[in-house]
Parts: sequence; structure tokens; C-alpha cells
Amino acid sequence: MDSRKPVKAVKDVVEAAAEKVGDVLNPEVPGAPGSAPPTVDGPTTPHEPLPPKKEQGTPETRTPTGAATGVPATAKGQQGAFLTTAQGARLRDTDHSLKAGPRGPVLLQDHHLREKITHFDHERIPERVVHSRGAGAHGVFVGYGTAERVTRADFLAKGRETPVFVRFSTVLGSRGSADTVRDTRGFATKFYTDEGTFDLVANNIPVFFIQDAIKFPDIIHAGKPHPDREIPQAQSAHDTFWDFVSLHTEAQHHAIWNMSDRGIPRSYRMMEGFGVHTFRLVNTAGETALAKFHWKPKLGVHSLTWEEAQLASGVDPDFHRRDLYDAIEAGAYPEWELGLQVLPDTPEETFAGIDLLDPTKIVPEELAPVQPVGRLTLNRTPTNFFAEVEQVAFHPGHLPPGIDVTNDPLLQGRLFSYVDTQLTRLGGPNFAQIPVNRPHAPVNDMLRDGFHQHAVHAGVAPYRPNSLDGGNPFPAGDADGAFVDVPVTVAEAPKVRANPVSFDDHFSQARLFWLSMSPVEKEHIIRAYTFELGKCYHQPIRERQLRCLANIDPVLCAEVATGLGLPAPEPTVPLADVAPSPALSQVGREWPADGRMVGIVVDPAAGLDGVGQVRRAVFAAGMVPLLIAPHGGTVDGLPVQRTFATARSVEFDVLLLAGAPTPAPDALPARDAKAGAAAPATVDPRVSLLVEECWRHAKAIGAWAGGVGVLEQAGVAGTPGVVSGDSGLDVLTAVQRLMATHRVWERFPASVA
Ligand code: HDE
Repeated sequence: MDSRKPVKAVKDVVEAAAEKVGDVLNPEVPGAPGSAPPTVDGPTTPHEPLPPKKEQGTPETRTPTGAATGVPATAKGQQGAFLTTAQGARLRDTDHSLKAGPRGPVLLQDHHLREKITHFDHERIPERVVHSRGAGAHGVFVGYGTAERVTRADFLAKGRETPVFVRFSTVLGSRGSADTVRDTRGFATKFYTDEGTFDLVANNIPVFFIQDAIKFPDIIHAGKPHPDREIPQAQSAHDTFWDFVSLHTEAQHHAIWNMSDRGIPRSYRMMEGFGVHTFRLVNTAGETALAKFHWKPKLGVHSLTWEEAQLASGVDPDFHRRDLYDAIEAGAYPEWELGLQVLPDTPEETFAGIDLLDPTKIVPEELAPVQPVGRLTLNRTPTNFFAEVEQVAFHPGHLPPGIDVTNDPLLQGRLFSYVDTQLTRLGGPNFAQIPVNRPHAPVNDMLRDGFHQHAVHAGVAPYRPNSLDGGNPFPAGDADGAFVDVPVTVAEAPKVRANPVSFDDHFSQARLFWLSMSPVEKEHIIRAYTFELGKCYHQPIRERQLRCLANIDPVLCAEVATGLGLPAPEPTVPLADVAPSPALSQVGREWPADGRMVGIVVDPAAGLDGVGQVRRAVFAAGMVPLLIAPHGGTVDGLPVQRTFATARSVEFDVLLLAGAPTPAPDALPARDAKAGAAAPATVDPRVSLLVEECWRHAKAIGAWAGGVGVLEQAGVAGTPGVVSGDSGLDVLTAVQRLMATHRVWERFPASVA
């Protein structure tokens, strides 16, 4: 027998463990850390590495030059049952250094110790200078064929399936910062197309702070923590940020988006994505069009409230990451439609008076509708975060034939930056050979050698022209699918450091955004500016930003000024006469509730009448039920996911109350500060706090049986979005209807029109 064969098959281990734990673990609730539940005693029988979890995917196994290998994805990971060195020699012990006697000094010859510690010492690579905090997932993109008229890009052909990897991110925070901070979100997609990789390196906000890439270090230095104390982390509520954006007023449009609910998304699954720049498309006939890329989420665009975002930063700093992975694991696959705003390619590069090269401007959808061209579905979580999410390297210059760049000066600078940054971050020029970055199209470049070269190039002539390698590689022509550098005419002009005059309009579209908001969204914007400027130390900075707000809207300016205790200044430019764009508002439509979290409070003393049924119905509706009980373990055979001590309202999209649990033994402020939050009562005070917070955050609340009494005690019975009834299923149905609008908007009072 081959001594390297596993002594015991993995399958047996997984099955045996699953049998033991049975129903109690409830595999339907996502979040289990491994692919098999652990045993209390710990395993002792050697066996092959466990398989990945069912929802995990990895980059396809391709060679460094893009060829399919056909080997299983697990071939990329650890092999065999036994511990080995990096060279594959089996090891007897990894817990003790080699010493001269048990009490003696460690011997320099301990190559295993040195290998283990040295490798560990070098486990970290530089985090991204921006967008360091993120999460990624694998998926598939299917073209509709509707873009054929405007672009020759083959991955958009009808029914064409292209594997993708998407990385979402915040911009300002470090790699370990919280997910729910107020910030722009990155939405970068790598399409592994047959014609070469296409990276759509997008954001969830359609405009940018600056018009020229040369200002990027300035805005980022201003937004990042102050260089002396390195605070505050991952946020814009500080002097340097507002100092810069109030002086550099082209940032005002992006700033108002960040101050709106778009700055605190409920989920990555509920964000739009925007390519920001205008791109140039070219079709098979060589005709060109200008275009803006949009991602439209199936679940709609939804946000947290500011208080929820702040609480979640502490309660669950991984809120968005967890939400993404739990949803995929639960089978609620996040989906987006890719859409194009197609605009005529005129010499002026403007549309309806909007300069298409200015990345601080949008083209309202009412003027140029977003036309769907394909669907993205994320259906696999990463198997190894570092290998995939940390090492993925995007670049706006990774383009397939049919998509080209424009002269947007922000985009032009990005074309330089994204390769440059990987040289330091990923340790050399061969980052395209890291598994997650490997193209799925055949690679035949003349790039050679360098750190971490994985390819074994054959031949002697990596140069052109050559005859020694038979002339290979040959330039491709149109018929061979060559990339098209659109031969745009560049007008004769003096060499200058200047912008077009149209770039000087810094306020009209910030006003357009403000006027497009519903009253409740306007309230949130007022509150966000007041909070952020209130956190600045210096009054002159607040005053200067108020001057900018005066140029956006007098009501906005006056409301924020009142909050800051300052006079509202007069505008310095005429207020723009702009038509609102209703498409910019997040309120007023209905959306599916896939993958939402449903908290269910149970009272073990009263029995769980109907809870099992409700739980099954929640699963069936594509959502995740989490039972909240006074203690862990099980109640009436159902597994408890949260106790009153571990639950916090921000984890749940809706709250259901199936009972009125009396105070649990740990309902003492000395044990759990939350227990001191509500007046002493017959109901556990942590349950009252859940109700109070869910109500304040305008979430739907439902109760039946004993739960109805909790609503009465909390004083919320009969208020908008609070449902009670005799049967759990009826209550769930009513609550589901309320969830379609994301929140019970009437509960947010608005004092502006
Ligand atoms: Fe980026 N940006 N950026 N950016 N960006 C990076 O590239 C840069 C800009 C965006 O998940 C960096 O690999 C410059 C706009 C996303 O890995 C870096 C300028 C938009 C991500 C870089 C911009 C973006 C990045 C840092 C001004 C929206 C995360 C690490 C000209 C359309 C990608 C890296 C990921 C990352 C430079 C402006 C989106 C330094 C110079 C506008 C989503 O190369």
C-alpha cells in the first residue's frame, strides 16, 4: 500500500461528526467556521485535509499563462494527512524546539523552527494604500447580448458565461477597520473573459472627489488619520478631511453623497456600482459610443441608520463581510444587473450640457436610461481570504477589445497607478500569475523573469521581430480579436497644467442630488453634516464648509448651521436651476428581502408554540432566522443562536417576539450593562432594549402569543410597522410585506420638505 494514502477517508470523519451533532447545530444557519463540526475530544486519526465548505470556491486552476489544467481546485491547497516541512518532509513534532536537553538552549540547527518562525515573520504584505478593508466573492456573469450594437466585447454576447471575482471595500480604513463606517465603498469586478481579463474597478458612488489624478494623494492624505496621532480611523469626521473638501470645492458633490445614506450601506448586496468615468466603446464595425457603467442590485439600494452603523462598528465590525458570506452560504446569492448609459461620441464629449470627461458629474438616468446588458451572480465565498481577497489586483487598464478609455484625467492617472502599486504590495512585476489574477485567456507576452516568476517560458527569443522562435508571438489582427485602441483624434493644443472651463462648476450637481432626495433622506444628510462638522476641532473649517453648503442649498445650510450654533452664510454663486433626478432616491419602491436576518425572541417558560413553523417559513422565504433566548443551547429542540447577552438589535432586519421572557438570571447591570438600559419590568430588560432600538431604527416588529405584551409594555403597540396577531405565520406574512420597503419610513419624522 502507498504509505502516502490517507489512513482514513475524509468522508467518514465528516459524516461521523455530523451524525453525532445531528440537528442541534442546524446546518441551515450560516456561519459555521469549518466544513465539518468539531468533536469535543478532538480528532486523533490521521486523514486527508477536510474539503472546503460547500459554498466556498477558489480561482480556477489555470497555469500562470492562462491554460486550463483540469486539476481539482483542492490541488492548490495543502495535501496529505501528515504535517510536513515546506519541502514535503514529514514531521514528528511541531510543538517543541530542538534543544540541548529539556532545559537546554535551542539549537541553531533546528531547521523546522527556523522555517516556521521565518515564514511567520513574513506573513504580512503592505495593505492597499486605499480600499484596504474589503471582502470578496466568486461568481458568474451572463451576457444578455443587448450590448452588441455598441461594443464588440465578447463577454457581453447573449448567454455567454464568464467567471468573475468581486472585491468590495471601504476606502479610508485600515485592513482591520470596521465595515459600517461612513465612507465610499469600492465595487471592483474581475471578469475572466476569453479575450483577456476585464477589470471594472468601480465605486458605489458615481462621482469622485477630484477631477485630476494628480490630486489623489491630497484627498487621501486629508481623509486618512492625522499623521501625528494617527486618529481617527476609517472616517471623514475630522478636521483634515473637511479642511480639504471645503477648500477644494470640486469635492463637494462626492462629499454630499458620502453624507447621504449611500455612505452607510446596509449590505454590499444592496449597493449600486458605478464605473464613474466615461468609457469609449467600439463595435465590430468600428463605430464608437461613449458609455458609463452601472451595477443595479436585485435587492435595491438600502442603508443603515447612522446609529445602527455606529453600534454595528462595535457589535460586529465585520458586519458587511459576514452579511455577504452568510447570504452566499444560505443560497441567497447576491445579484446585480450590469447596465450601460450609452451616449453619442461627439467631438465635444458632452451630453445634455454635461462634460463627460468630468468625473464629478453624473448623467441623470432620466436623461440617458441605464440599459441592462448582463447579470452578475455571486455564488461562492473565498476558500482562503489572503490568497484571493488580499492578493487580487485590479487595474482599470485591464480591458477587453471593445472597451477603451477616454481622456478623463482621473482615469488617465489611474491607468498608471494600479500597476505601480502592485509592485510594492505584491512584491514584483509577476502579480498577474497569482492564482486569483491569472487570466483565462492564453497569455503569450514577452515579459520575462522577475521576482516570483511562476511560468517556465520556452524558447530563446522573447523579442520581436525574431526568427529563432519561428516568429512567435505574432501580432493579432482584427480577425484574431486584437485589442482596439480607438484612433481618436487629439486636437492640437498647447501643453498646459489646466482643466477645461466646464470643470469649474462645483455645486450644480451637488444641488441636483440634494433636490432629488425625499424629506427623510434630506434629514439624514443634515444630520450627517452636523455630526461630521461637529467633530471638527476648528471653527473656521466648519464656517468654510457652511459657505459651500450655502452654494448647494439654503435650507441644508441653515439646518446644519443651527446644529453647529453658527450663522448660515449667503451663497457666493447663483443657486443652480436643476431638475431633480428621482432615480437617485432610495425611498419609495419595493424590493425582495432575500438573505435578511430575522431575530425571534422566545420564552422557554411559555413553550415554543409556532416558533418552529415560523422558523421554517423564514428559511423558505430565503431569509435567516436567529433564535434569541435567555440562555444558549436549545429550547424545545430548536437551536439558540443568540442569548439576551449576545444579541443586539443591529444584527436583525426585523424583530419577532414569540413570548415575554421574564428577566434571566444574568439580567443584572453588573453582569450585562444592557440590562440597565430599560426600567425594571416583568420582561427581560435586554428584550425591551431590542424592541426600543428596532423601533427607533424604523424596523418592522411583529409579535404573537406572549410577545404582544412586550409591545404594550414598550409602548409601541399599534404604531406604524408594529404588527401583532394570534398566529406566528400571519404575523410573519404581515412583517414580510413591511420589509419590502426596507424600513417603516413613517417612523422617521422629517422637518424639511
Ligand atoms: Fe482607486 N486605487 N484610485 N479609485 N480604487 C486603488 O489600487 C487610484 C479611483 C478603486 O478591491 C489602489 O490595488 C488613483 C476612482 C477601488 O483591490 C490604487 C485614483 C475609483 C479600489 C488606486 C483612484 C476607484 C481602488 C490601491 C485617482 C472608482 C480597490 C490598491 C486617479 C471608479 C480595488 C490597488 C480592490 C484601489 C489608485 C481613484 C476605485 C493606489 C491614483 C475614481 C474599488 O492603485
